[in-house]
Amino acid sequence: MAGTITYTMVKPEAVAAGHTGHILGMITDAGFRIVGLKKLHLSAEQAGEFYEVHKERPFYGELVEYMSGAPIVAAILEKENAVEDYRTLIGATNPADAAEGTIRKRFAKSIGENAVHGSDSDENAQIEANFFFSRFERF
Ligand code: FUP
Repeated sequence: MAGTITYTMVKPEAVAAGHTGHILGMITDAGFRIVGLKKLHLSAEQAGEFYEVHKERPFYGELVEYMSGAPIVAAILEKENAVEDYRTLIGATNPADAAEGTIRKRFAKSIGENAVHGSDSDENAQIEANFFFSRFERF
């Protein structure tokens, strides 16, 4: 049973701090299979398009600047119930509210620099995975 997919990014501050390996380890220990994986440096245009849904929010400019300021690690993850289970694994958006044992509790510095992204629906998981990965980059 192949399950469903979700899309994640290890965000710039967590990559720079050397947490990528630990985070990928938590992901695979939790039963996710890595379908695609790459390190890349987003342009401001790409980050702006990815977070377009937040365009009217006061933090949008800062978010785009942050996400395009240094490299990220992007991945497509597969598991049964991937979207919901991954959101449970990463914890609340604000690390102050994140449960013990979650990725954000362990590695996030703040609500903005919050270590990882995780898709919020199956539909967005497909859109986000397609934004970053061609079909030749999925195995
Ligand atoms: P999440 O789905 O948990 O990543 O959170 P959201 O989609 O609500 O927010 C997307 C990103 O916007 C967060 F990862 C960080 C940023 N953000 C802020 O910087 N400030 C806020 O008040 C809310 C979100």
